[in-house]
Amino acid sequence: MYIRNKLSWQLPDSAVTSQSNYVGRRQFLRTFGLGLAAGALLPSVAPAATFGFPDSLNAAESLPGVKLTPYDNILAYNNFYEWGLEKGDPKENSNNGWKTEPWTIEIGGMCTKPGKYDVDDFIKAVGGIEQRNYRHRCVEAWSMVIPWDGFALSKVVAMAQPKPEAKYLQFTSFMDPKNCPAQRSQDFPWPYTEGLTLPESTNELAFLATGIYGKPLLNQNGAPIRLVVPWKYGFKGAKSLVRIDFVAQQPKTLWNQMAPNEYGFYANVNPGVDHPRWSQKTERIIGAGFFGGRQPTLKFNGYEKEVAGLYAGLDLRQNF
Ligand SMILES: Nc1nc2c(c(=O)[nH]1)N[C@H]1C(S)=C(S)[C@@H](COP(=O)(O)O)O[C@H]1N2
Ligand SMILES: [Mo]
Repeated sequence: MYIRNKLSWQLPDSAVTSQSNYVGRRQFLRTFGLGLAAGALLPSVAPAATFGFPDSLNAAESLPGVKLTPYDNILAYNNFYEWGLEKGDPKENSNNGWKTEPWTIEIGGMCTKPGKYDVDDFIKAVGGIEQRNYRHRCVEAWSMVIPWDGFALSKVVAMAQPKPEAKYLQFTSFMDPKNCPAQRSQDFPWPYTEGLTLPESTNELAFLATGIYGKPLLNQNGAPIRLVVPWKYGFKGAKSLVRIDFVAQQPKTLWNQMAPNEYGFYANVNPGVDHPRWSQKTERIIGAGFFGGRQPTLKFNGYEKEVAGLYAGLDLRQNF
């Protein structure tokens, strides 16, 4: 594992380019942060992506062999079923009047300091933003490398102070059937929900993202705040969060309710456990072009060193 010391002089790219984009208070908070700390967290085994995009936002953070996915691909190749099932649907449909500002997020359940926050106050309360480059692996066997802005989920846990009976966190995405046609149908058990164990939530890598490439999240990526769990399949990363609750029982999740034999609660990236309908041994690199190719999938998406301890003694085949 490669953990770069977070040095105050390592400004995010947003600090040195596109200054004209950085005028609004919200935009500033969600990507510039308060502490101006930039960190890179990437797996020790670098994937062999070789297409022509920058290694990192910052030369100081570039890692050999790891390329960021182009911004355009991150904005146009999405899963966000509230806005349609095709990869281009979220970009097209989530930007037709759906308002993600202002936004309220509520922290509740079994904790001593529950609270309801405007999202910008929430960012301030946890102490601001840092930048992390993470690999992103969808259960559909494609992958990206995304430069997120956001903060460690552990900060929220520390702030909320879970009660002893809290064993899991449940994440709830927005519910707005008036503005979101898909939520007026019963095809999925809306709202989108996800969950993590408490130890997973306090792992250093678990992250709440508020920006990408130094710009606030756009609607299709889960504005204004979404979960990112880089060692798990992408569906764990619930978008456009309105609630985080501390709970005693393993929470229901949308995909686990839809197809429990295909989408387990743990959903750790694992090339050794195939999806019932396709192989998980390799992954297609998004943005690498038609012949850009595939690369081997890494256990825990390359973050084995950081997270394998969470699953000591657990049969990862049964607990997929
Ligand atoms: N609310 C909500 N969150 C969601 C989804 C969704 O359909 N609805 N899709 C998930 C899946 S399958 C993936 S791979 C990622 C995709 O995130 P991205 O579009 O920002 O790459 O979001 C996850 N979060
Ligand atoms: Mo996904």
